[in-house]
Amino acid sequence: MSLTTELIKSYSKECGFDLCGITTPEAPERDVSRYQKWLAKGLHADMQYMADKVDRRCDPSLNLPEVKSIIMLGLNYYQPNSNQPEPDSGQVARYARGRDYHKIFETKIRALLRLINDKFPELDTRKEFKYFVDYGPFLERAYAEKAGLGYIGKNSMLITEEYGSWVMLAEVLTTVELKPDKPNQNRHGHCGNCQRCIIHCPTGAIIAPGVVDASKCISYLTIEKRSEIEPTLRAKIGNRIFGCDICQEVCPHNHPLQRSTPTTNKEFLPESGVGEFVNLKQALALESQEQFLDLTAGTALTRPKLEGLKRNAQTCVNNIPKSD
Ligand code: B12
Repeated sequence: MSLTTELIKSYSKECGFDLCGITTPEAPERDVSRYQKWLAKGLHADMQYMADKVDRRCDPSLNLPEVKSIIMLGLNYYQPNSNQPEPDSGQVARYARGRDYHKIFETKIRALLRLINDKFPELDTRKEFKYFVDYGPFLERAYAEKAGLGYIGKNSMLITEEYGSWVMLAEVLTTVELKPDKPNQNRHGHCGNCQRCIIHCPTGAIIAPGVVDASKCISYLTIEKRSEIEPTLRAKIGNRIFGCDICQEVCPHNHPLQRSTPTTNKEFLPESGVGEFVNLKQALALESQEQFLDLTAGTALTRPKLEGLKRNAQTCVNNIPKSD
């Protein structure tokens, strides 16, 4: 018996993945060229890591020589917002309310590799498999589309049939040759004339269908940007202390009755992390790294560091409507 696409899919379900698709290692040319144009226009803002290792991002064999197949994995993290926002608090994007998604994926991927190892002891999973969760130089959405998981919408999100765009992605590169899935054929066809994400983005960050200017995206401003946020953008951030879901919330493909299925993975839920809201006074009162980690350790909120989180909290405080 040899390791097949069908077996990988069945093992991935056993390990708790919601989506799994297989594809070949060649990067889709169209996406490589879009990525290069995006860089050339400086749309990556200060994310220098997006401009480093460009060759690796476009050629997985530089990450794993002899790579023959890419296993794309997805986890549904959808959760409805609470009806009553907590006063004097900042809202956290859904993907970051529970345990750090890197850790959620890593635990499950390691379980998947152990399972493969148990069933196929002749495979050296340490040499023949290599995984990345977001941090790898890899065009995740392009490969997810190529592996048939969904299509890329005007908000640049990978939109799936099963869960809309509320999925996080990760990938396992392998030297094992597996039968690839069919790429999503109806590429970019599903948005039709809809412009909702473009119109509703408070900062106008979606500058053309599928193209995000990171320097305006609230997600970038509150998570990745290390310096001060321009005054004109600050007011548009509202009460978002970490990340932003607006371009997904307004997307008809994410209609709550159709594709926004609440996740069954408890690790994504508020009780496993900081929750939907962070109290602004509490965030502003953080003084030491120790206090910061008491609040954020094990969650994605460590990313902006203490200074970034306090900067965001101050922005949210300044945006609280003044009552006369
Ligand atoms: C850098 C980055 C960001 C940056 C830049 C975002 C961007 N759009 O490029 C910032 C910090 C702003 C960001 C924000 C968010 N991110 Co982010 N991010 C990444 C990262 C690390 C790289 C993305 C990248 O390569 N960008 C370069 C551009 C050129 O590529 P792209 O975004 O994939 O865009 C494709 C389309 O735009 C398309 N395209 C280009 N031109 C055109 C034209 C048309 C007509 C169409 C339809 C498409 C199209 O081609 C591009 C290449 O395939 C990936 C992880 C990874 N390693 O891939 C996560 C990732 C894309 N992010 C993710 C998430 C969840 C988010 C947020 C929702 C987080 C939040 N709630 O705050 C927001 C969403 C904002 C948005 N609409 O993109 C998920 C997306 C999952 C999904 N279902 O799509 C990823 C895959 C992480 C993960 N492991 O799951 N992110």
